[in-house]
Amino acid sequence: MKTISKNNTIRNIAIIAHVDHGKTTLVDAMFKQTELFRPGLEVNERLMDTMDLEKERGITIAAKNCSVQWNGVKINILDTPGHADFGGEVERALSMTDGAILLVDASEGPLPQTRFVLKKTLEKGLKVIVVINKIDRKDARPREILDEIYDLFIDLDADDEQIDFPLLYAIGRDGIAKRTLAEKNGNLDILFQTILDEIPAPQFDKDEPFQMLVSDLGYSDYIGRLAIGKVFNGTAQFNDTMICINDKQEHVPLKISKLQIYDGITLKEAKTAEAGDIIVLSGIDNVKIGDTLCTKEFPKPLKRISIDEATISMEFTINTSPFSGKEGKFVQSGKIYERLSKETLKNVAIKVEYGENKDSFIIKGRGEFQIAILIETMRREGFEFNVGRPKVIYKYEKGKKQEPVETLYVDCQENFAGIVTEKLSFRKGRLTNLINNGLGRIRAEFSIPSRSLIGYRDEFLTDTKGTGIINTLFDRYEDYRGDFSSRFTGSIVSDRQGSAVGYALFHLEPRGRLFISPGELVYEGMIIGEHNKDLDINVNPCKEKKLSNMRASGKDENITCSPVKPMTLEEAINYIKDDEMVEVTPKSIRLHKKTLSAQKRHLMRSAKYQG
Ligand SMILES: Nc1nc2c(ncn2[C@@H]2O[C@H](COP(=O)(O)OP(=O)(O)OP(=O)(O)O)[C@@H](O)[C@H]2O)c(=O)[nH]1
Ligand SMILES: [Mg+2]
Repeated sequence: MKTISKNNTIRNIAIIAHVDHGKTTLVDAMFKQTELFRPGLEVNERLMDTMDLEKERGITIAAKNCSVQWNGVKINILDTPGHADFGGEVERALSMTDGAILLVDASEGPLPQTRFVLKKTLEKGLKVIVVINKIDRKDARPREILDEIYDLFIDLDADDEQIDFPLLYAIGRDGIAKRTLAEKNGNLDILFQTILDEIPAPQFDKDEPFQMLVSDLGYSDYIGRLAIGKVFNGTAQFNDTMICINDKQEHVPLKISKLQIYDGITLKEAKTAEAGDIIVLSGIDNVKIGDTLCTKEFPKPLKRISIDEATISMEFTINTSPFSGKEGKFVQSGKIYERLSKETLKNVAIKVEYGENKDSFIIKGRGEFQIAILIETMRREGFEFNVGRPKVIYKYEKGKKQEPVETLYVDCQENFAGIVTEKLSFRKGRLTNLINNGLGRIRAEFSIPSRSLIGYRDEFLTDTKGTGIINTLFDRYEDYRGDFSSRFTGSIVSDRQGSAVGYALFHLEPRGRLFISPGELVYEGMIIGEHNKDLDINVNPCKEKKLSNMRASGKDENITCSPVKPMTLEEAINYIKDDEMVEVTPKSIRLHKKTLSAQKRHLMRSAKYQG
């Protein structure tokens, strides 16, 4: 028999929204206004964005937990990322919570990721508090936005109770929340009170023994692997009778060495785990996200976390350039595989498989940005490797090729609509909706294959002179829409190893756009520029000017090479073609042909034409 009880001293909530709608900033403000905060204590901006890459880019990449105390209740808060590529993080976070705060920017309104995260929350049957945020913006239009939010709830088939959501208006940055726009209010009390009143306290069955779902994994240099999750039932007595039920339904015995709970942004050691709380256990090595930790006597698995499938894959190989091992610490395939496998433990949306040989691995994920972040993290850790062009993952149904298709939302000035539509239809996009509000900007929706979007973002920004906004949302798999050519230019490829010379580069400039400057080291097969024509050319960038004793025309050639803007990692992986790779090291990003030898490439091409 079930005896449902509630733990009224705890609330678990996730903060969800589209990218940049102010989640992490709101968490800062919540910290400053709770019992844990000591006046005079400095709170950094976006406190929860602790990773270096998060700080540099001003975005949240991984979901993170923290807790605040308000009126004697502990509120566990999960700050989630708003970027679509990190959607897997949101799904994990929701598995620990009993409700969510949906932030919507008062000017931008609900955007694609708002839809994605709300859909996930409603599907789980979680309670949602809607907060229209940034009402201080000059272009705020909270009333219209509210209508758009209602439309979104209806569109997502929310039930009556869900549509009757509690609504607040906020200026997260100033720590202000209120029930009506007119209200004069100076703090977040109303938000805390609404959380306590509206988000159900975690429920548990009094008669069930300890059960915890592993929703996240962490790592500490001192105590090793950490398993993070919500206690669904029971309070734990940590002894060696605990087990972990894995994806194969095996019962693996464990010994827990430490139990911690969230206390602000830090962890605090605790003696017992209360039902409903989010806890962190250590001393467990072989545990995966989705596993259940429970007692040996009552082994009952909880429902595993289901995650949307990966749509993009990328090949990682060992660094094959002659400069391999010069700039990084880890270059061996074993080390690279070990690191990639470690990532899959923490990040459920990422998968790793062996590629065509033991030095090649296929990484599957939600989007190329997600994989680019992994590459950037690894190069900072000292890894060196090659990565190939991102590819979409095809499926076959009854022998027919199926491809992932996305909804693309475009917002741009009216006068750029022509070029944008033309380029997208060339890339097999179909216009499905167009709104022209007569104010000079249009909003358009396209249904477009995911592969068409790889590398498109930069082109779009150029076409709209940096003023356009695009957002995408995975839609479904559909019949393959046919081929199109992605790049109409070839590569300028170095035919030898050496140091690039200004004289040679200067004379190559008319052939296309160069990526390197005088003095840079090059090797055979390295791509040093983009050729104007649709074919590759092999050149000698190390060629010196022939010295002669005679001055031919009385004056020397005055050589000034055009400045070169180095490619960022994302630009590089979006730029390369299928037979090209990006060499990534802690210090450099170089492009090269997959086959470095010009002669071998020539033979391969001849063989292709002959047969
Ligand atoms: N005008 C205004 N700007 C705000 C407010 N709250 C946050 N911002 C700004 O919005 C930007 C994004 O804030 P974040 O808190 O990083 O947004 P986020 O939702 O956590 O972003 P992701 O985690 O990357 O999805 C920052 O530049 C903030 O300063 C607000 O209340 N008003
Ligand atoms: Mg954030």
